[in-house]
Amino acid sequence: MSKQVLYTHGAPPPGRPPLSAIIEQWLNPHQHRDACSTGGAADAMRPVVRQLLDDPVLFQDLLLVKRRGHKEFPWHQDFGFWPVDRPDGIVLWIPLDESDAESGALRFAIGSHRLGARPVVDLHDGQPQSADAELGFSPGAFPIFAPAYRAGDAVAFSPLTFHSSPPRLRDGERIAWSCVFLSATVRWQHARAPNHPVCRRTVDGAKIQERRDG
Ligand SMILES: O=C(O)CCC(=O)C(=O)O
Repeated sequence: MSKQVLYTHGAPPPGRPPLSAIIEQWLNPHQHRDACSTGGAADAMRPVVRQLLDDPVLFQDLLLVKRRGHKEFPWHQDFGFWPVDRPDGIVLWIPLDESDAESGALRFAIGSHRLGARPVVDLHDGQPQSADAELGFSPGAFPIFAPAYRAGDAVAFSPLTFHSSPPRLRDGERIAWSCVFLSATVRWQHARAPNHPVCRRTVDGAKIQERRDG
């Protein structure tokens, strides 16, 4: 399980709780070789993604478990957390359980991708990770899309779309699987998020490639 929010350029500020204060997250289960691998699920989504993106490359996937007591997962764009040069891709979010506002379903600020890349957020407080940065986003300025999902529904969105999930008000848990496909023309750009684990095993400036070595 991931221990902490990704602080893209430095150590967590003092006193930050673990990531499990807002969600339980597992990074890249598609890279497992055993029965719990999500690699087959990612492959099954590829034809769908090809309708939206030429030549998709699987960049990463996440299992996301939200329980009662987890705080709001604040509004953010995903692109700022990634060490890549362009936001050319598609994020899929797929709840494995029925999910609505009371159970912590993902919601979106429609049209917010048009803001372009905004500063990366500290997921514990929704503020920019860099103290002198201005987020330049307010959810009140956009129509909000907050669907009630059936188990297995999929929603696709831009890496620049601001999204969040409210606290879970019900007992039990909401499990979701999320995967990110990027265009094969995207390149690693480590300086954008040097603390992302993928920087330790990729060549800065090279075209992104998939990796399935467990
Ligand atoms: O699944 C959730 O509640 C939030 C996940 C999310 O926004 C993300 O992984 O970027």
